[in-house]
Amino acid sequence: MKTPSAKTGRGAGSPKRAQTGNSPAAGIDPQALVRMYRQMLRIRKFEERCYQVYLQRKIGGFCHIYSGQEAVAVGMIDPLGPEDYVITAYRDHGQAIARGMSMRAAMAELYGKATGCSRGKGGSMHFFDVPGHFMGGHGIVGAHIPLACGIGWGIKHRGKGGVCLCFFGDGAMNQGAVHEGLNLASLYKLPVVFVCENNGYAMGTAVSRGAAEEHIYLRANSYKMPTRRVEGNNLFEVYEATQEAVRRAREDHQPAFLEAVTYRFRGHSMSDPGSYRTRDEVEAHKSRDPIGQVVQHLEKNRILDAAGIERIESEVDAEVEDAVKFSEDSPQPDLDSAYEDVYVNYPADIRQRR
Ligand SMILES: Cc1ncc(C[n+]2csc(CCOP(=O)(O)OP(=O)(O)O)c2C)c(N)n1
Ligand SMILES: [Mg+2]
Repeated sequence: MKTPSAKTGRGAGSPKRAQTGNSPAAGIDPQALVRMYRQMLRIRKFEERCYQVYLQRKIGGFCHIYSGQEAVAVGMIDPLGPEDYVITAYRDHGQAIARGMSMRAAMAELYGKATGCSRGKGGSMHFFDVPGHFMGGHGIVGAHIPLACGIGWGIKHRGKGGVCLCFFGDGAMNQGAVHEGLNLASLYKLPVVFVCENNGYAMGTAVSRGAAEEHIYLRANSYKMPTRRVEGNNLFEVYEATQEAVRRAREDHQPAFLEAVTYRFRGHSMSDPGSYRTRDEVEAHKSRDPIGQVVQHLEKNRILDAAGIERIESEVDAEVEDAVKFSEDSPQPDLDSAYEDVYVNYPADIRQRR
């Protein structure tokens, strides 16, 4: 069988027009690029601080660090508008921040404080922001894909426009619920863009050991939706592919499937010794750091000089420290709040949220 390029491929359902993914700036103006650089850096520095406070035992429980995958979250969420929705799995800090969640609300949730985005009761895997249309944070692999279809159905039914961006991992692609969701989205023409973040591993299992077809986007072709594989560490390529998919979903109510090839710099979770990959492999991927690539572009094109880069870095450092202090100073949730937010108070809550 002829296999597509490992770098970029298009599926059978894709339009045949010329690729623009190689354009270095993908139509991103300098101001937007600086904004996206800052977002990627905010995610990286937030995550690396999470890693530290976890080791200091200030936070606990499950915690999955997103470092290395920032170009996917930022390049895909930046083109969205406030009417659009985002839903993801448990490695959710980066997408929540890219969608506009404050670092304070995110960090306080990790600390289990009442000021957290889920009032301290969700933790790392269950970030949520209803006004920001960030619909979680879900711990069961693949289980939120049918939820994304429900959101897509709601968008279509209300007729006010919008799309749902649904992130999941390469491991999720082996779950039945994902395939049921893809099938229904295509049959019902739901405005959902499915994004498989292929970071090479599902816990310690390499994609090649868990999937008969390693080119994940090819598996989505059978659902007759446009599919495409992108270099997930290249912000420009990610952004350009997303714009195209989101436009189609918005205008034609057409789902799409994007596979973003990326790599996580840290272990699967905080308790992962990482013995299934070599130091050389990790270092090779770090040399293609998505943030480093953007910095290079900014400097080469004289959008920011070294001083500009440094200024943004120190602003982000200050924001992270502020979030830690805010979280440490915040109160614990009331014991009674354990009984709240369990069921939606229908119809009052639903009406309010509309
Ligand atoms: C249905 C189900 N089976 C198993 C698990 C345990 N589990 C948690 S994460 C994970 C790996 C998923 O990997 P992937 O989808 O590639 O996402 P990544 O962690 O790489 O972001 C597994 C098997 C689970 N949470 N849910
Ligand atoms: Mg994975």
